[in-house]
Amino acid sequence: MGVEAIIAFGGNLGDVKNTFISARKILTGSDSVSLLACSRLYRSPPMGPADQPDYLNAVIAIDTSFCALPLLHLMQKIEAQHGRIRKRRWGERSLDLDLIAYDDMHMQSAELTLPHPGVGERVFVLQPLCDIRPEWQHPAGRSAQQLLQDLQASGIDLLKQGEIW
Ligand code: A4P
Ligand code: MG
Repeated sequence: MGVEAIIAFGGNLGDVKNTFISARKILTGSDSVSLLACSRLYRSPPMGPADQPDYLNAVIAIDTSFCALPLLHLMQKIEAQHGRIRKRRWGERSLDLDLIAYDDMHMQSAELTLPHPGVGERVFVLQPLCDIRPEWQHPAGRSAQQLLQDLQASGIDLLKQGEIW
């Protein structure tokens, strides 16, 4: 039907698991989106300011006929529907939806950078990504699995495997 896109879910305010379930339902309820795969739900300490609750994170793969920017706009609308307010950088939020990859598109603009720039350094993105797409290729030439192994080799602990949602 369309192309594969990978979306990361994050959040640390409110009933995050229910928020994720609701956001996934709205996203995949669109005629232009269907769910291909869904990772487990992982808990991790905050990256950034330490005076905020732990996060839940997950990753999904979708098939979509949206172009990349309209997909990002839909994701932002869904964030807003779930009470997303931007306070401080890397600060607390009820729902953060990041477009990790859109097919094998590379782009860099103020509004959208693909793949998402943080993916190689974030265990809370790579580990759920490896649940569903360990073979995913970063343009730097390494797979998701290899990037996760690189993080482990640099001393970063893996997250405790989470629940199905
Ligand atoms: N933008 C550019 N490229 C993209 C993309 N690929 N996907 C632009 C999504 N958005 C993209 O995002 C800022 C702008 O990035 C948007 O206007 C969009 O056009 P934002 O969501 O408003 O800002 P943000 O999320 O506060 O900033 P940032 O730097 O994106 O934060 P992150 O990287 O999302 O990190 N700790 C744990 N354990 N788990 C987490 O999930 N998340 C964050 C937020 C901090 N600490 C965390 C976690
Ligand atoms: Mg974000």
